[in-house]
Amino acid sequence: MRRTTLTQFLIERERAGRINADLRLLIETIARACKAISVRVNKGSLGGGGASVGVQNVQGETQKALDVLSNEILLEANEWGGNLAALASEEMENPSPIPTHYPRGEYLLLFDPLDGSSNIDVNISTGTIFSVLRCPHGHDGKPCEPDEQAFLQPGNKQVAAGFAVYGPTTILVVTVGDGAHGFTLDRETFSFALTHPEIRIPEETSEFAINTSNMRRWEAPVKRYIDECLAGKDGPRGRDFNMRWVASMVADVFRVISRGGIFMYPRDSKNKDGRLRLMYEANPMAFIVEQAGGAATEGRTRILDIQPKGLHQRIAVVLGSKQEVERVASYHP
Ligand code: AFP
Repeated sequence: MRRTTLTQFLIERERAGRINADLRLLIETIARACKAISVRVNKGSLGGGGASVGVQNVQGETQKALDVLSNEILLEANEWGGNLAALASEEMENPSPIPTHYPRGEYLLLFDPLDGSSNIDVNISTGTIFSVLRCPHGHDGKPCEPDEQAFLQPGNKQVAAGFAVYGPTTILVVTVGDGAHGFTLDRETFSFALTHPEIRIPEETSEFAINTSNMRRWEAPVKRYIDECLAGKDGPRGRDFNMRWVASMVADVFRVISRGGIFMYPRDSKNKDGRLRLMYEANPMAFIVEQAGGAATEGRTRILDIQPKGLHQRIAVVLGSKQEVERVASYHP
């Protein structure tokens, strides 16, 4: 069976006037970098990727060799294409402007190079998450200096977002604002083939994903929602629920967009602002989930409407099947 490749898919979007050639090339370059990361992740212990490099990143987490390598792969792949003004990574304290010897483009790229990297050693899925914004223009009509301030735009300004999951297969999910579409890496042709077009999240489901070891620290609305799920058939929901937690957001979100459910990393008494990063995790995933017919909130506010205050800002995340997310939001006073 002949399937649409990512390149064909993007060219069709360009012909339809939805994206320009620069954005098409940018997404193709990110996809190419994800292939390279997938190969390295696949080497497992043979590649030494799970080893700690003994350095803490800006998030205070110990970096693994594969975190560093994935970051370098994405930086090197993207800095010379001429379509970016600057890049920002979860692994780097400050944004990285495009070196002056390369042409500067109109886009800003943010990425979490290897999400779920604590799972490398135990052969569980990891992934890459990315978000694309336009570099704002100043009063003179020229693009602004691509400093941290330029990146601090709400998620509803994203022009593209996506994530790769390095699991039993490598899957890339992409949105340019007209639905969410999934591509599987064909290891024979080494191209991404469209296998999950027009992903739609079922509105109502019976599966939740949350790290229940934090239960004692949750706020009342989240506790109420989970208690009601746990009460099963005899409780107020009148049905049994199932629980899944991979501890790689990419894998959990791919499951949620594939068969429905809710994913939550709420704020709690330890992580008062939440644990996940607004710019590298919450915004791109919220964009994809909404494009797949789901919803994403931090509890009271739609994630995509939050005005970021910092590049590495953390945020509470509740996303997935619309009715379930709306229920959690309705429990918040
Ligand atoms: P790492 O990249 O440090 O492994 O963090 C992954 C993550 O940001 C996200 O992908 C998971 O959903 C979440 O953290 C897992 O958190 P817990 O350690 O609390 O399970």
